Amino acid sequence: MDLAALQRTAVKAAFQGAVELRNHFGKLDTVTKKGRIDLVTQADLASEAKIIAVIRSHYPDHDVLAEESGASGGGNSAANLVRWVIDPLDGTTNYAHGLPIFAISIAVEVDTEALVGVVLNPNGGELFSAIKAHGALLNDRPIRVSRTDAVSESLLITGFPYEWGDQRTAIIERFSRCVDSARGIRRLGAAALDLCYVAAGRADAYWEAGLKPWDSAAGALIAREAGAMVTDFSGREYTDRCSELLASNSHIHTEMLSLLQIAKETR
Ligand code: LIP
Repeated sequence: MDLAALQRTAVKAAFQGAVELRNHFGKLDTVTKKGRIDLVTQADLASEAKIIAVIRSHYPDHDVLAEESGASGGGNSAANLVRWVIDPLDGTTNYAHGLPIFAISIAVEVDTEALVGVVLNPNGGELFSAIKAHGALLNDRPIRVSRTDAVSESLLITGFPYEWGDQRTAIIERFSRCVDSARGIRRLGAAALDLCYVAAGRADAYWEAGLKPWDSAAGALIAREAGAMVTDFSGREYTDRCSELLASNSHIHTEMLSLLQIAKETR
């Protein structure tokens, strides 16, 4: 499998999607609700269409899982199944409100394991990328996680799901414990960028429950390739099928797990 060729196509697709995001930014005339606060805009749809068109032109038989159009098979054989996992606009709420914190996230999974990840921030053009076992890059320069070794000296990032369901008590309890323990907490609203900021050492850990595969698949690989530990809240290895994600610089991971562990009776 030529992973470098897959990455080149992912980068080309991301830049094509970014053209749509820049063209529509601040000019939306319709914002549609997928849920109570879960939005979709014509920018999401236009970006996704461009991204998928680039992928299909190079790899017509690969599978695709995209946030807005769902799963579409390319018919490739069960063996060596290749799937592109796409968030055409991560940070849709920010985007719809004119807050320039959003990104395009594209991962390529082979037999369910992410081997290529690309996250492009169209504002300023920061391109985060990784190929499994080849490290993580920001605009072609290697990046590594931070060396902070205490939560009390850490800048943390978190996010909240669109639907809290029966998780409200646990989400608030985790946030409360971390705000009492950390140097600072940010809620930026784009999981792919949150993961890349841990990878680049700009934040020391990021946690969130309720993410979808397209939010995290690329960013989790980029973070791991930069030296991050990425697990669920129990310390089990994270995959994009997990409902909980903790990514840290590894030095504070154990301390973070103790802050995020909620006894079942208090959930
Ligand atoms: C968003 C994530 C964010 C999370 C939001 C939402 P979207 O993805 O990037 O971290 O807190 O609830 O899931 O919907 O903008 O692609």
